[in-house]
Amino acid sequence: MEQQHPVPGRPGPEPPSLEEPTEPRGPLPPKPDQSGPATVSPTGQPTGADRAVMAQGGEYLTTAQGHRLPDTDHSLKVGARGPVLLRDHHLREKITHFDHERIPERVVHARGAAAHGVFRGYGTAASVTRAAFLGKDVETPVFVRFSTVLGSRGSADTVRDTRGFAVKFYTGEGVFDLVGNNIPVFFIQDAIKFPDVIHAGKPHPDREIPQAQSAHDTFWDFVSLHTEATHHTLWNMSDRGIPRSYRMMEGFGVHTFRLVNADGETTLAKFHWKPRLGVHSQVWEEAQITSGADPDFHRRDLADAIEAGAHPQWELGIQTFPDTPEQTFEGIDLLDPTKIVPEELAPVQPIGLLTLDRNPGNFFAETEQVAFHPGHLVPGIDVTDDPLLAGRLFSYIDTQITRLGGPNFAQLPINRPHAPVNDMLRDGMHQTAVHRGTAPYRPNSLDGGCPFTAGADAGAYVEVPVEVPAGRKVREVPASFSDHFSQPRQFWLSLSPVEQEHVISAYTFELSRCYENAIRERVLRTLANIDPRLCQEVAEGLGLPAPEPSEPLADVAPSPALSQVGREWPVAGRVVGIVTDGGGLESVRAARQAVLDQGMVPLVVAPTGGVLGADTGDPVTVQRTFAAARSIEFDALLLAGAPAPAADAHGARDAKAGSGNRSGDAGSAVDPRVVLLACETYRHSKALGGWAGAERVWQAAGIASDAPGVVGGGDGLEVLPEVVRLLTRHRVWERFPSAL
Ligand code: HDE
Repeated sequence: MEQQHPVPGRPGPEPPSLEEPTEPRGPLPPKPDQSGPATVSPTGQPTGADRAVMAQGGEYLTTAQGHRLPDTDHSLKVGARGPVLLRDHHLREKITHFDHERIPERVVHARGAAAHGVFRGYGTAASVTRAAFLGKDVETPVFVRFSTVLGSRGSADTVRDTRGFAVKFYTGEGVFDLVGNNIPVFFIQDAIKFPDVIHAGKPHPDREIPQAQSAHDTFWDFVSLHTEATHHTLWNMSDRGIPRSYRMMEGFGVHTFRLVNADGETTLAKFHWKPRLGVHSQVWEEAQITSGADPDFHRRDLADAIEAGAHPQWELGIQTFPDTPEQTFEGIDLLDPTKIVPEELAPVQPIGLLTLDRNPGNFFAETEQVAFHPGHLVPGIDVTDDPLLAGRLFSYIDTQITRLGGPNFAQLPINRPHAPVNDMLRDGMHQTAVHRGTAPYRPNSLDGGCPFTAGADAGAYVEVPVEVPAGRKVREVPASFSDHFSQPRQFWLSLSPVEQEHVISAYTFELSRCYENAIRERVLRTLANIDPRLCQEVAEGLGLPAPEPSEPLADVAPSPALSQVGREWPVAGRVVGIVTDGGGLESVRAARQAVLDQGMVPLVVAPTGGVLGADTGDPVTVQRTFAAARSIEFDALLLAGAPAPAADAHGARDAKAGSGNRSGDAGSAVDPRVVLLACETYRHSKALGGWAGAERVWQAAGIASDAPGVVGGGDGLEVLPEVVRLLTRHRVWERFPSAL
């Protein structure tokens, strides 16, 4: 509908009948990172560019050239039913701009979500690096983008995949990008193979399926022929491939970096991000349901948590190793990105704290246009000769030129350093700076010789002069790079029995989706070299014989730090569903408050929306209806009674019959949607609490009331402490593997 603002001196249109504002509003206050390009034109006049950046903030709708518009809903025509005129500039400008709104999505990591935050250094890394932002209590603004790797921009969040964990630190010494993943190893040891692994993982080129999946022939064809991918693939098949939340993922720099201290001494180091909430995952069935029920699950979870003030936090830590000519540690080649160094051998030392506290204001301008690069380094952090890292140092700037349309992407607000920029890079597509001066070259006399170069003492980034081993030009890898199975075996042996079951199920699922038997058989041969039981059980699931190992099994000690099971974590930010039909509201109120008191998020689930107990003076707002609630959203479920099927609800008659049959008593039927909630919560090994007849729900769902993690009691306050205790361990592990 037409919406015009009254122009002084001209009668305004009829007031709109819907709820659009009828008066011009003042512009919203700009966010610090949305200040837009320079607002003074070469003629010295204000350009109004800030206004343009603020879009809806201005009073009147204009064209891109600043002409006020009387109408934006009707093309210029010859009479109301006549032809549209080509001379309608606004029509052409509006549609032309729209036609070009999309930029190419990232060739990998296309699907992502991001947040702003702050990093505070602990000062504990001073002996190994001179990086100023790691100094004690130094605060640095950051922008963090999490992503999946294989899927397109519109794919689901909870697919089985590696997750990107890219952090841009806007330090006083320039931008530092730590462009990592949630898995500490990579598929390949040399960047030259990156197009191969990605072509294999992406959808098949003929039918463009499957989307955002590794469960297909080309992926398994590649990783079974290319056994250095075995370690990363095993991590993907473990629970690490399906995180519960971005807030509950570890991050890894993957490569070994070289740190340099104030005296020029060097130390090799690996970066780790440790989430305050612990490392947790979904179970596979849950992840699959989530992909349909809420494809934006991780994106929503991150934004909701930040908006609610539950700011996600990670500690940055480093493992350090002496910078010896061999660049190995305890026999592990530090230049091989398919290897980890177990934390038991080199503990992760905390060096700072990351807090995400602000959601982006514009997805395109920030999350989509942010451009990371592992070569954005600050004094005190240098790279090693890891051949994978070398290729990355080339790739990231190159890809931005296509993706962001030219070489000036560093001028985009989200990419601008907070340190002063004084470069001699000029012109090019999308240049927004209006450079002064006549001599963008060095040496010059015309601009007084300015600008000058700095020495290390004035904060310059000086590459550390390390010895490089001399040798012949070859296309080879060191012998140590050919050990492809000892660390996968170590990872397997470090997992708890439940986690091992999940790995077996994941391989069985993925390989069942392949068409080629030869590929399955080849994967089984790689599994035989990891562990005979793993191989045997996957082979059984596929109905194939289990092959013998082709090389002796590695004699490796487990690394307990690799398992996600066995520790306790804070429950803050966890989501608890409270199911009620509106009866016993007192207990719902009390349970809700008790959940809040634990720093968790209660979501009240009821037959219909609105409020419960409107007449009580203390109404309870319903956040989810039975029709919209799905168990995937809740970390634990509380049942305040056993809601009966509504007589007029869709499917209620079937439900009555179904649950009545189970309980053998049609009079005690439970709403089928609540039965489904309970069933899934149970199957996914989450805590279940209940009171006021909730045992009828267990009964209808076929759940024994004395099963592990099923907590009954007189009211919510009685059951909640045990539910919270279970939540600190994330899942009721004892319920596996029988539940799945
Ligand atoms: Fe990337 N990677 N990558 N990668 N990568 C990109 O850069 C590349 C690798 C990672 O949220 C691209 O801007 C090569 C390892 C993240 O914007 C591209 C190789 C690790 C992100 C690229 C690797 C990563 C990217 C695509 C092998 C973990 C998303 C869009 C040599 C340490 C960043 C872009 C964001 C994105 C190339 C391997 C992490 C094409 C050639 C190893 C988190 O430049």
